[in-house]
Amino acid sequence: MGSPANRVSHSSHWGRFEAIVEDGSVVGVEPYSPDPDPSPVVHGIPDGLHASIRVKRPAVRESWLRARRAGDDPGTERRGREAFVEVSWDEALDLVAEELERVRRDHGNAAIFGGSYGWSSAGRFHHARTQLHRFLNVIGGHTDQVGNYSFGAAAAILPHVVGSAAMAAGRTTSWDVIERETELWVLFGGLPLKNTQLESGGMTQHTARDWVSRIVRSGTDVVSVSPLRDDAPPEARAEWLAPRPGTDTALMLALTHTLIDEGLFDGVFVERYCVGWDRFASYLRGADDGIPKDADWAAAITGLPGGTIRDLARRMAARRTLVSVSWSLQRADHGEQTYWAAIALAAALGQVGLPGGGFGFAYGSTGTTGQPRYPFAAPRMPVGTNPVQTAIPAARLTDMLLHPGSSYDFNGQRREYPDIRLVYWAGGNPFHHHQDLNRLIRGWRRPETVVVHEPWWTATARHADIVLPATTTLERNDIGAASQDTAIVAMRQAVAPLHESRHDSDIFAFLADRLGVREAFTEGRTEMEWIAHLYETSRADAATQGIALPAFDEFWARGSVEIEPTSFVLLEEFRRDPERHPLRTPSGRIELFSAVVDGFGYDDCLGHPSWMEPEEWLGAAQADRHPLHLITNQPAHRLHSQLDMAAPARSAKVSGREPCRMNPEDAALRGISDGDVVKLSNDRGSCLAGAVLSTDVRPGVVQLSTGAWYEASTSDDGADRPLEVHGNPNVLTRDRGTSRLGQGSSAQTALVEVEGVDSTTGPVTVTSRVPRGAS
Ligand SMILES: Nc1nc2c(c(=O)[nH]1)N[C@H]1C(S)=C(S)[C@@H](COP(=O)(O)OP(=O)(O)OC[C@H]3O[C@@H](n4cnc5c(=O)[nH]c(N)nc54)[C@H](O)[C@@H]3O)O[C@H]1N2
Ligand SMILES: Nc1nc2c(c(=O)[nH]1)N[C@H]1C(S)=C(S)[C@@H](COP(=O)(O)OP(=O)(O)OC[C@H]3O[C@@H](n4cnc5c(=O)[nH]c(N)nc54)[C@H](O)[C@@H]3O)O[C@H]1N2
Ligand SMILES: [Mo]
Repeated sequence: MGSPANRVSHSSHWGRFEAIVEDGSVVGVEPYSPDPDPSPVVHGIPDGLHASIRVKRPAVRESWLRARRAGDDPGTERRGREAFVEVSWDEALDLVAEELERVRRDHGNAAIFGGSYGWSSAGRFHHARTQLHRFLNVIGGHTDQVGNYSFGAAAAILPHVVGSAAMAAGRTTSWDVIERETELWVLFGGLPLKNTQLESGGMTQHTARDWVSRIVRSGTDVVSVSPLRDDAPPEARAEWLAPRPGTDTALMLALTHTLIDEGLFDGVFVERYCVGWDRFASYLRGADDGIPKDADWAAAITGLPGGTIRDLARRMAARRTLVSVSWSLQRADHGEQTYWAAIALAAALGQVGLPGGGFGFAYGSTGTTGQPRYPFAAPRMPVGTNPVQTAIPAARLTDMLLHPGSSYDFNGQRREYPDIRLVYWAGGNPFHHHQDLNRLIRGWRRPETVVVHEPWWTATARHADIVLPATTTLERNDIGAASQDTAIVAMRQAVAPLHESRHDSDIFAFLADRLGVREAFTEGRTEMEWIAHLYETSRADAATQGIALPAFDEFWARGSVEIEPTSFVLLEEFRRDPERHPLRTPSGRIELFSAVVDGFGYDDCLGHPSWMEPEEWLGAAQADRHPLHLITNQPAHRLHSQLDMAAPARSAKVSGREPCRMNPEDAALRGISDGDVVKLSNDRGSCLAGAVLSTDVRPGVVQLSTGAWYEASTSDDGADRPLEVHGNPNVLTRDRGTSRLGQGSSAQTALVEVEGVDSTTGPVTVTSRVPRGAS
């Protein structure tokens, strides 16, 4: 007889929920009942917890272990293709501790790469990447990553233009203001509600769909500029403009040119609040290159009619208009320009700082954009300080691995890549997130040792030397919080750790013990003491803002504490009084020409917003051979690679592979039918996927979302560019920085060809079969 079901309240990046526990198993979840639009992906959590693909015991790659025991060749080039040997926790921890000691002693802490980019899980105490950073900082530091894959280019350019990167990270006009004031909303990159399922750290209520409905009901017209019609939800009743991918900057410049040409720009605003307008306007008129950046010029680049562009500019000038840009637009070659050009367009319209006007970023890129930020610091695990100064821009991972000692540019600095001997990853999946995976695999062969903590046998775990089994969030207590959510949530443990898994925090405590720094790492606190400490730190900060939160015990017993939302207008104070509230730019104003950026002398990021052809786009010479633009957007049915083994992601697969959407015209030209297995390829690699035909996709574009677990065809074993059989698009994407300024990921800049394939290489096994030697 089983015991009766027990409900345990918990949270996740997908939202708050209750786990239904029976006999030590989680048999289902129920989303938080007040949530109006919960993510369907939460229902995959029990599958993930109990998946056969869990890492069950510590495991070491065969040749690496033999090298350690008998001095043989560690065969680092065989990573990802070799069997594992399971070992005891004691042996595994000894191996990791000894290896850290050796590398520190022989090469210095900079030789340890602990950047470990990745979303981990929602809890703020057990956040794996944070725990790793804290641990490595305690033992003398490590080479870290700065910026992120999400908005790396924006984070670099915005401080030069508007004095703050926070405007890319959700600091933006709130939904209620848009509902009241915005008459026309032009969405570059759409407003895909699929992306609003998520917030790093968790979210209590999914309100974006509701807000979009309310905004449209209030009379706001919506124009969605995107290669995919369904980037605007039906609720938006949007007009769809589908320029060629990667050409939005040309469109924005032409809209601004039209405003100037027709006397519709706000000369008073650009004089009072901006610097560099004249310089920028003369570029638009063609003073530098003889080419006016007018609507006809942009028509030839974007594929949109010139009349449509002029008409849109006039409509924008006639009404309270919000120009918004998703993060995706800046994950492209010269991605900085899309944000800078959007700000320039909004400046020309003269509505920056007015309610419902101006610009805004990341609506539809994450679940809480449009919700106000709470006025105190969210609970956050302190990481200490990293004494090592060799951090790389997040997306320059492979460059660093392949080219130790070589120099590179980044935001006005000349830096040098460190020589990495040991890679340590916890809470991220570079074999999901990095571009040009065949190139990453070449770089990944260079370090002497790769250590990974993972709950599941992801491709990154399979490409490690030492794999340590981590618990998942339901196996521990934690605190859920995102700085723009409306609650802090108690995440209660639902089941005991499965198999031999351990919490990341405990693994690091054991290692710290072996390295003689346990006390510095744990500060003598247990799990619950840390959770209480993080909560109480936020509570004290809230009190200084006049906000009274209940004491920890009461919070934990109640399960959450709610925070009152307030409304927000971006740059309102600056508009009201630019002398008293200057921007943190050199001029204190919006910089449409930046002397600082100009002074860097970069040919791929000039002193003002400008159109530079992307290396790959539908107008490139290379489009002869690879005539389709590949959009690798975020998956609707998953968070990145997480829960790819669970039912929501599995049910979205087509013929067992990741769905690849394309326009029926492009499919017909290639003899492809709905449901066919197709092969996407370019000079960097190739992968299989399952075709889905849809007129929601602009002709000339194919969409293959990110996150299918990487699986190379075994018949290509050892090949330089093995066929990827599951549909991981990062074997096709380009691994180049957005520019020397931002060095962000430029994943959206990629051309491919697609063909039907007759026979396939057999079923995908990476999400169901553990590697050889693992149990
Ligand atoms: N082509 C292309 N590539 C992209 C993008 C794109 O648009 N196009 N987008 C980029 C962006 S914006 C991002 S943010 C990245 C995302 O890339 P990642 O953040 O690396 O992707 P995730 O799949 O979330 O990886 C998190 C990993 O942590 C593991 N994990 C979860 N909880 C725990 C835990 O408690 N302990 C440990 N040890 N591990 C845990 C999960 O199993 C998973 O493997 O991808 C980037 N890559
Ligand atoms: N369900 C789900 N939601 C997520 C995530 C997830 O993995 N799953 N990941 C989260 C993370 S880490 C991030 S960073 C955000 C990312 O947020 P975004 O970067 O905004 O998301 P994407 O889905 O990559 O892109 C949004 C849309 O931009 C369009 N687009 C691409 N290229 C162009 C272009 O050149 N021009 C125009 N006009 N449009 C273009 C694509 O059609 C795409 O659907 O999403 C977050 N939300
Ligand atoms: Mo991201």
